[in-house]
Amino acid sequence: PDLVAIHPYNSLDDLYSLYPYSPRSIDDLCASIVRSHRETTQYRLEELQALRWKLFTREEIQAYQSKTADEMWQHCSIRLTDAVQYVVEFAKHIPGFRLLSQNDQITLLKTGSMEVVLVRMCRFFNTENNTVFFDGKFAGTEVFESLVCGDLITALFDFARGMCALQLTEQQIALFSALVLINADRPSLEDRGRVQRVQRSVELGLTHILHRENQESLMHELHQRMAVLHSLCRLHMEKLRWFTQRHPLTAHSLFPPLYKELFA
Ligand code: MHQ
Repeated sequence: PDLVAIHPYNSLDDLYSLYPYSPRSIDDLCASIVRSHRETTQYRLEELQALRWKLFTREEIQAYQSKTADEMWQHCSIRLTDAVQYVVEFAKHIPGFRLLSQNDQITLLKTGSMEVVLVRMCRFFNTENNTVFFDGKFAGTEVFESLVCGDLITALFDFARGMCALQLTEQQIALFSALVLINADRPSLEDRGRVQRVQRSVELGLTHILHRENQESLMHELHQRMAVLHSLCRLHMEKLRWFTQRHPLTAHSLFPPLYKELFA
């Protein structure tokens, strides 16, 4: 597809002309982010809704539980990497992202892509029975037993449940995801000022849609979740390090290259 045609912002000047921004351009900014989100979420909400009572059978659950830690870690790392790849696509279409230096783009993706995957997890979560969409069906925490990191799994499920409770719209999820990614406070950015300006434009966008829907109070809520996301990703890294020490072979030969690059 022709990126320039999809993308209304071709230069930083275009983007910065948002200051002082006209409602029209802030709407365009939001529309671009929402479109990018929609095109990279793998499943539409209606599709997930239709699948929400497809649960694993007892036999299928037992099959997951009798996998070795190696096998299950490898399996999940592949699923997670797949999800990360969609987030990378999402990022590329956030107005301003592609105008950052390659190094800064990579820094933001390294620190933020997993966080966005976890934000997205709430779309794939059924609060009625505490299950998450995984491998084509909905899975409870017991499905992940053989990973032997119950505390991480519980924390991820708790976070998803909490995000669901906010009842965000797709638009709000899209703008929040962009804000999680475009974070000028990430360590070792080359051009923090530039990231900051893109961040401000996304912040404006989010504020704008929250204001329009009379939900400004959500902003505070969302800022708190960003801190939780941070600690969840730290926990994921810790578990990964622990796993890598015990199973160096799996970690080195069986994890997807992108997973290793991002997290190892
Ligand atoms: C995404 C789609 C998606 C894909 C994969 C520590 C470790 C190795 C694994 C889903 C954690 C286990 C993940 C696969 C488990 C909690 C992981 C494994 C939204 C998120 C979602 C649904 C992931 C959610 C978390 C899952 C189930 O767009």
